[in-house]
Amino acid sequence: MRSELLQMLLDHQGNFVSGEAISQHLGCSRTAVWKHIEELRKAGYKLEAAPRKGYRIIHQPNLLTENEIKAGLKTNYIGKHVVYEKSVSSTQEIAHRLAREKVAEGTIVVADEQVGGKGRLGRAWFSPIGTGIWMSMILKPKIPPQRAPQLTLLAAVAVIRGIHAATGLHCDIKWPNDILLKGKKLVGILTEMQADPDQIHSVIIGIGINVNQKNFPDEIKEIATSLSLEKGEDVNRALVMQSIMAEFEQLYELFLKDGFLPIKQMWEAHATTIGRRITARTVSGAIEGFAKGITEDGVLLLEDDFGTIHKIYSADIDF
Ligand code: BT5
Repeated sequence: MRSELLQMLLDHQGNFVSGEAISQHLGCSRTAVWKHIEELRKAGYKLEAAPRKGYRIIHQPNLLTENEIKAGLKTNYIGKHVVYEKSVSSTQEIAHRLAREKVAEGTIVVADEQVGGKGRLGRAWFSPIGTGIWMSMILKPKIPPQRAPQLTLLAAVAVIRGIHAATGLHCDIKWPNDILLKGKKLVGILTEMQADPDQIHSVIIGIGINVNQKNFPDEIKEIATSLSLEKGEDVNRALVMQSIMAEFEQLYELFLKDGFLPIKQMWEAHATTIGRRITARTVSGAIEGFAKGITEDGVLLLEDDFGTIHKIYSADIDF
């Protein structure tokens, strides 16, 4: 109910909404409305209450709790169930547990801080409190397990489009899972799954987005950036998240209906990796060559100087 109240106040963009209108809309008493208003105040909202006029929002804190995410969310199932935690080790771990407990498809786990945020191959993902979007999405696609990596690419397209819709900023994709803003890493995506050899139980897509950081630790300060560093002002995290979820749901529906091809084309339009000379550092060594494109499965095709085409399933890319 609190997210509906919030949505109503936000929809009025700083104008007053009468207590009567709110109580009718929510189907609760005026006293209950007042209690919800007090709860919003405790959460950091500045609300003005005026006799005969009602209530209006003066200041919205940059929160990512269930209320903020649901108020204004335009999806059918992605993000309809939100599990918010203030501080966790990794949202991936919680999502894995929930997936085993058979929660609904589209459930999102989001945290204000991760103290054990994970990248690929056991690397750490820096996730300081209150600054970024650290989220994991639970999907249950009826596709063979070998197609799961396509969802990483789909997520990258959804994030790029969502960020553009919410902020106007244009980002690029670096195969397979990085999103760059002016050449620096803005977003990391980690796809994991629970599956038998021939059947997926769930795919967990972890997305980490630097939103309002003003600085980074020494190890990554040369390679990382945030939305606010680029915009020169703080960015509302809930709006970015809602926008990404809406894009994701549309693309995911398209993917389930028409397959990977339309997603692949969108991905290619945003990819900086393709058509360039790159070095792919894989677990079995580095290969230099020309990035020709990706296959239907999202595998990178790299042509070395002898004309041999290598299929790269997982690697770090240097330009
Ligand atoms: C990734 O791994 O880029 C995937 C990151 C996924 C993070 C999300 S957050 C929500 C969910 N819960 C989790 O625990 N994880 C997911 P990889 O390609 O391996 O990149 C890791 C490397 O990126 C590190 O070794 C650093 O060099 C760099 N890095 C770490 N934190 C960063 C940050 N906040 N911004 C930019 N670069 C970062």
